[in-house]
Amino acid sequence: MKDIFTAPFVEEMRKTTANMYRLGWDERNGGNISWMLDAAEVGEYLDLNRVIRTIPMGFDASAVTGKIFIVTGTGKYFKNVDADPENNLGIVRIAADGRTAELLWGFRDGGKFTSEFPAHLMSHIARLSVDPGNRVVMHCHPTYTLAMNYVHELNEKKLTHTLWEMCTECIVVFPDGVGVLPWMLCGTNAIGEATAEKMKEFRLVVWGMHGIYGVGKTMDEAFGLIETVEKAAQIYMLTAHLPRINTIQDHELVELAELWGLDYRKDFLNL
Ligand code: 2HA
Ligand code: ZN
Repeated sequence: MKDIFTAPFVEEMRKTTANMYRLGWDERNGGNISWMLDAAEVGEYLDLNRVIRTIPMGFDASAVTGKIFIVTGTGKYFKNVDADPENNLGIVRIAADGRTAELLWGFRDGGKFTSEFPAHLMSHIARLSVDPGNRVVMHCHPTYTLAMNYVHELNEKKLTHTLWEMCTECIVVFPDGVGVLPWMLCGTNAIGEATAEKMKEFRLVVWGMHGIYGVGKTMDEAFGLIETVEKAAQIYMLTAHLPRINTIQDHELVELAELWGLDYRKDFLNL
């Protein structure tokens, strides 16, 4: 059996959480990541027949029964993952009943997965139904994206349009736009269900005045989506109070989309 601490998926979780912490997106226990792993690969590092303990989930995830996830822990700080991954992360398998998680590694101090696990698993299920290659769900509180929530309408068309205008590459990175939920109580099945519904249409979902969700086939893809929105939101917040002299025009966004052959949200433009 190989050493779990050398597993690429553990290393990537350590690097990504540290990176997000340094960017200021995950203060205190803010943010969470879940990543669906390949069982054969996990089996090189862990005895898949050895369940440390079972943890009730309180919702039905039978669509991903038997799937294995590495996930950040509830109440744990991204700041601390790199130094102590076994305490701050866990590897869980969804049990046959679809309502219990089997702990295979981690959460060493008796902890459990993030309070947003319903939103994560429901989002995984929703994304897998439209993109079988999806593996990662990432949530964080990026500063400028959050700031923008207070001064910009929380409307999918208007928010996406403004973000597209802020950097030339935005429409190329997220032609499918950004879904938006109003402020909702977090950590609940209700916000999980609402997020998952949006995930059938979007890879990015803003939780009004809370943060953002990004998904992807890889950690880079999920991170890159959020990073691009955050960059655009930063440009917006640096310029929103100043007279706008120039802007990227809608016909220019169309040129970009056509050059890249993108399937983009034409209805989010004002043509
Ligand atoms: O887990 O970010 O949304 C901390 C959070 C909750
Ligand atoms: Zn949050």
